[in-house]
Amino acid sequence: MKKLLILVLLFATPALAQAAAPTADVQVTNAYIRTMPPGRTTTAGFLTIANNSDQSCELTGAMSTLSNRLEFHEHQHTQGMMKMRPVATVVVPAGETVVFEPGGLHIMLFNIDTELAAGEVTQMQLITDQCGSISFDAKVRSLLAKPKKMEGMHH
Ligand SMILES: [Cu+2]
Repeated sequence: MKKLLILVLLFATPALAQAAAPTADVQVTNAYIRTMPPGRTTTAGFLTIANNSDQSCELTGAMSTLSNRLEFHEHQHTQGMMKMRPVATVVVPAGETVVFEPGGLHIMLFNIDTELAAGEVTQMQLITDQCGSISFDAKVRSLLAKPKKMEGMHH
């Protein structure tokens, strides 16, 4: 009889342990940063963020162990010129996906004092107003990597 009671207690508790992580519904994929030309200390990061929750998430900042100053930027065509301008926050509406990509939204990382080698992986974090902070791994990709079509071309 005593044994049975213990079993009942064991099976009764698991539901309590299932508190969902606050950011489980917000996912970052395809995150990468670029290597820097020699002598430079600034680079750009790109990623895809999908908000599968039912509330809007506003990205208010980013963090990286490589950099003490990160900014959201976007590219704009102004009178035939490509310009970057900082944006304070980036909103990812409920159920939507926002892509940070070359020529568009990106994360600038300033004051990097280490060399970045292609293939390395670095930890980054996005800070949001109400969706918690989202940690992800960003892969270092070569700035000089050529598009696939260019490979195999010879002079
Ligand atoms: Cu920029």
